[in-house]
Amino acid sequence: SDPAHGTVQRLPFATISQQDLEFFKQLLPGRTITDPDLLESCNTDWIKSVKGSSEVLLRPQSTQEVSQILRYCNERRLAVNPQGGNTGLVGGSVPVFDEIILSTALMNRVLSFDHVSGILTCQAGCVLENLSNYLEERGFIMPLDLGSKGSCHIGGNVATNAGGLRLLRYGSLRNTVLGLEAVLADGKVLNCLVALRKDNTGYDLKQLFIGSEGTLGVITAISILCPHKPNAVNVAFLGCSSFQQLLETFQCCRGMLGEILSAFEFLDASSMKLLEKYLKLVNPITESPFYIVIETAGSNAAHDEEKLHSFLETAMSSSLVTDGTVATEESKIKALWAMRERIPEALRHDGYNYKYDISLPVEKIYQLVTDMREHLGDRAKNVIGYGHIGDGNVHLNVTSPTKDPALLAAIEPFVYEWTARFRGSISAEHGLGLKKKNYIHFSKPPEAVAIMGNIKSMLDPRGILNPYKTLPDCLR
Ligand code: FAD
Ligand code: 2HG
Ligand code: ZN
Repeated sequence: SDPAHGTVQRLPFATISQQDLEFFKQLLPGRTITDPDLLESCNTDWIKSVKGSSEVLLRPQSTQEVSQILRYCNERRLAVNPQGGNTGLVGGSVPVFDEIILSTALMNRVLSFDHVSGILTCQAGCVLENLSNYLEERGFIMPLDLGSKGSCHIGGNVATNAGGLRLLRYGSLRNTVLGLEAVLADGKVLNCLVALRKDNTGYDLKQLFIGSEGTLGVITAISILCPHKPNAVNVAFLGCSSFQQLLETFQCCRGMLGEILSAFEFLDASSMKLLEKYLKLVNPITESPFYIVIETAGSNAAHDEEKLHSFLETAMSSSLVTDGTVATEESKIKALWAMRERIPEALRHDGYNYKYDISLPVEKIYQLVTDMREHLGDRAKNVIGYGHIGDGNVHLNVTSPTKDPALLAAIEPFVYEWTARFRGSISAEHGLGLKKKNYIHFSKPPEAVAIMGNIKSMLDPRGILNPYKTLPDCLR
């Protein structure tokens, strides 16, 4: 157990026996992994903040195999940790104790793509970037884009209801996922894999699985609505001298760019310092307290460029923006995006990371960072803020040379109380996982949490799916 996040007690699940191993080896020959080196990375999360001690990794290839695994585990009362690309940031993707790791890595087939409707149907273990490449060749794109695209799986994205860099334009997975298939704890296959835009036949059960973080079922396939690939993409990287000016730039930008705006992201000067220090990235403009990444995506290059330039002219002449650079060519676009996307990677080099993923009224989001900086003083190594301005979502990160329980006690519950005061969300897009489950009441009323508990008992009565995660301990 991890003392920094409360003392978690192992629940009375069975432990894996030789007979269990024989069963799995027969079911998944060569895909039942017990090699300690391979298990090491699957037991450790991306920021190396939590570590489980699972001794078995299962790599099914089909829904049928997932079903057989879960039926067996449910009967035997063996706990299971569903895992995608293991890029989750809340300690949900790795076991807490010896839960069996069920990986979707080999469930990576595209099942169909309809060129007319733009509907893609695929297995849950497809890597997001591979799907993006597949679609781009066909004139389409995925409706979501995350910095972790090279590793994260679409099933993991759906299980966490991941937001990312394009949510502003294409909305959340709650609107773009049209159907899904999930295997329930007892092995039953729930096939809601419809590929229809409209379907009001009873309750929309797929929504239960979107954002359920592996606690209600294993998502095995999804169908998702994909937009056309835009003909023209532009990226602007701008500097602002205050957060107030950044907000005004956002307002101006929304007004002037309208339907072609596809992302509006920000980072602060402390984030920039980490990019420079650890990743040797070069700031493309003069030093500023705040930086903005704006992306436009549209169907007419000349029209989009004209709009972008007239916006930039207005922003510069009214001194909202102090400096800026624009890219239309792919390699420069990538380089500008790296200044935003690679911050989590830079942070990893700065020590132990305490991550907070907060939704707030947009005008409040940087005050949280400054208040936290002041509150912690020199107890923290760095306090940085960046994120999805367009979605009202800030990523507050606190670093320290090593894991530091006293520092954690200074951050929490301060950060959650601060958030609740403005009726924000304590998890905008990463989920609750292991680290945040006991703080759910800062964002949800007790009645809602109780219903969540009922749903969990109904779908997973023995509690084998991702135990210790998402739901608070008090429900046990
Ligand atoms: P994992 O990390 O393996 O698992 C995450 C959770 O989903 C776990 O609880 C797991 O049990 C469950 N799960 C995984 N697969 C399944 C399945 N098939 N069925 C049921 N449950 C399952 N997140 C954002 O929202 N927006 C971002 O912009 C963003 N950027 C990121 C950038 C970086 C560099 C990194 C490292 C992470 C980022 N994340 C972001 C967080 C993370 O990438 C997302 O949460 C992602 O959706 C997780 O996908 P995964 O396949 O890695 O899932
Ligand atoms: C992002 O937007 C991710 O870069 C990661 O959601 C946020 O590392 C974080 O705090
Ligand atoms: Zn994010």
